[in-house]
Amino acid sequence: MKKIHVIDSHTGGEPTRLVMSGAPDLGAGSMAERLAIFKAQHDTFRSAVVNEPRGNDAIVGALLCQPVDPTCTAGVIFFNNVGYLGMCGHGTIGLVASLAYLGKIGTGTHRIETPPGVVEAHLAADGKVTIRNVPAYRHAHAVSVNVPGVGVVTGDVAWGGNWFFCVKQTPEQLGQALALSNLDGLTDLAWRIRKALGEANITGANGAEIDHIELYGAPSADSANSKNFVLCPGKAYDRSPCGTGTSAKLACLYADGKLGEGDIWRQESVVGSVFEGSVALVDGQIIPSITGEAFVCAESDLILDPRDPFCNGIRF
Ligand code: PYC
Repeated sequence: MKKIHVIDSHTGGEPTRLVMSGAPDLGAGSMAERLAIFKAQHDTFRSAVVNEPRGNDAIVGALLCQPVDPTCTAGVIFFNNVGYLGMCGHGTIGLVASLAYLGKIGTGTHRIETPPGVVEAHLAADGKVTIRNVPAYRHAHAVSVNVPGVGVVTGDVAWGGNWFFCVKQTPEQLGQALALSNLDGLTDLAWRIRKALGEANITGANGAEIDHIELYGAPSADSANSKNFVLCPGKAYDRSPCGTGTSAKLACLYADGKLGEGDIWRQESVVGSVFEGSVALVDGQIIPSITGEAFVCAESDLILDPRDPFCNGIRF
């Protein structure tokens, strides 16, 4: 029997499962190097932690690692039901809330190593966490793709720590209500767009797959600027407004001259949670900051029994 100690939290409704112990040894390299070892040699561990029967499609796993740089508080590798993420905004907020819950960190600014680079997370006295993300940018502007059963869809290809297609038309203009009661319709629309992008060979930089689709419409909350629906790589929708997705959106708004440095953008999710975002320009790069809050909801041991036919999770 193997035990994996985890802390579960949610950030604006989106779950994060932080692995504290019981993980395979990934060596002492950078987070990108450890991620490569994780992918190549321990993918069953990923599936065991986040997939059914212990997890579900929405859970993002966060493997806590010893950082390489001693000025960093922690290193982390994020994973999901089908693979691995670059950065994860809601997951970083969940990581910080979980470490605070354990009494391992206090308020203030913490540097965290992730595969695409170091991010900073500020834990405020009220429990809110602000992440200063990796640089975000718009890679391609107003790209059109013919989506079977939908028509021509236009959007921006943008990086916010993962690759996003930020759709220009509202879901309503594409025949779907942007509402929690219409998750099936939104998921079908976003999945068709993702498949059409792949078939048309529309990618991020260096041929990277665009594996997150982001739809936007009018907010329900008066205080928000926009409401989104984000479809993640494994076809689960993000319950939070998506930290990396909001970062990608901010980069597009900045590029369009619709958001200035320091202006606040309030992004609502399809479940009604809100992240606050802004950008700063540093050495010509757009650095997004995202503020949100996470709550710890469980601390437990996962048990891996080698006799269990689904010990490594139900794998896709
Ligand atoms: O918050 O960056 C995020 C995220 C990515 C996938 C799910 N959440």
